[in-house]
Amino acid sequence: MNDLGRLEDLPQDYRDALARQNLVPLWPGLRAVMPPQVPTRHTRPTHWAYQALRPLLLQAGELTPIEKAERRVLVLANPGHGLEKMQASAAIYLGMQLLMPGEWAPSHRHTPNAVRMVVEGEGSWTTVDGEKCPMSRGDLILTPTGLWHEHGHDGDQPVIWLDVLDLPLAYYLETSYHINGSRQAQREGHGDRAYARGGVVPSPLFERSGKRYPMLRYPWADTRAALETLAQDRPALEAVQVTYVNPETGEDAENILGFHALMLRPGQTLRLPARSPASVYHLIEGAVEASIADTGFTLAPGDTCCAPGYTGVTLRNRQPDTPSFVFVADESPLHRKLGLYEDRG
Ligand code: 1HN
Repeated sequence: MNDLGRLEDLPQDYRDALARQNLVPLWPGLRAVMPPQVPTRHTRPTHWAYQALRPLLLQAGELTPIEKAERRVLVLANPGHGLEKMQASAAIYLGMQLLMPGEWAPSHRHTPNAVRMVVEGEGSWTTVDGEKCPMSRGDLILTPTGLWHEHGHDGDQPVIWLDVLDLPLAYYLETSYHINGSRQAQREGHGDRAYARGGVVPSPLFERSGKRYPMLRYPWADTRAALETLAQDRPALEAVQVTYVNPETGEDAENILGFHALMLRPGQTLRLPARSPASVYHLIEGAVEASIADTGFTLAPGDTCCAPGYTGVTLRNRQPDTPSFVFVADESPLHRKLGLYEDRG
């Protein structure tokens, strides 16, 4: 690799003349923006322990009323990007949100896509596009771009969930904004019931819904059962994994980020390939050791960690007799659509 000329090699009066015309020489900065073989990644392997963040989130419940927060969230920020950037990776935002009994997070809609993965508590719900979605541990609820959503809580204990958004990308593209609304009228029909059986979809009078987001809630009980059935049916299958999809088309559930669930068999060690997208691992059930590059994390239920792209990830189920279940979010729909997707094995 040849050395390129440096900025300091150029006479100061020439550099000043360039700057006055808003001009920059490419060669001194070329290697930084396009390094050989492997891109520069600010995303660092990072672990957020639920046990450590939970009391701080509950404290936010005492310090800041919901009216002063709209969404009471502690952001899981990757120090490699700078905490103030509120990014887990280039395209992924993560936050832990708290709703106390009786509270209501008012209706709004925005350009970034979001999903919620419920971590703790019963009795809350999110209304998305008029559909009331109950929230239980492990449920995945979509609030895709442009759809109205609001959260309420009829239970008697705090509810906490993980928010995953493509906010950093929407912000980078200068497309991130929101609109406030009023309480939604609830409509008939529940996507999780209409699409509860794989292989058949509703088609009244031979017409399919054609909706871009026919299913907004993916109950954990169904996803878990799908993983267990898959594991039983294919004892030799190494990666017992499912992807959250649009049941009408089989495409990714949302446009930019991908969502998956993984079952690690008792005692299993699973090596995930080094792929271009960054990824996030959230432990729903069990006990898992995650190895990312030269970093190791021990995940307890409710814990979340992230991995940069182009990096292999090894997950080991620490439980010898019972499976562990992991929710995975990644940037793969985005990379595939842009033609940037790579699997380096
Ligand atoms: C948002 O709308 C929610 O609706 C949660 O619960 C987190 C983070 C950034 C921007 C919008 C929500 C968010 C958010």
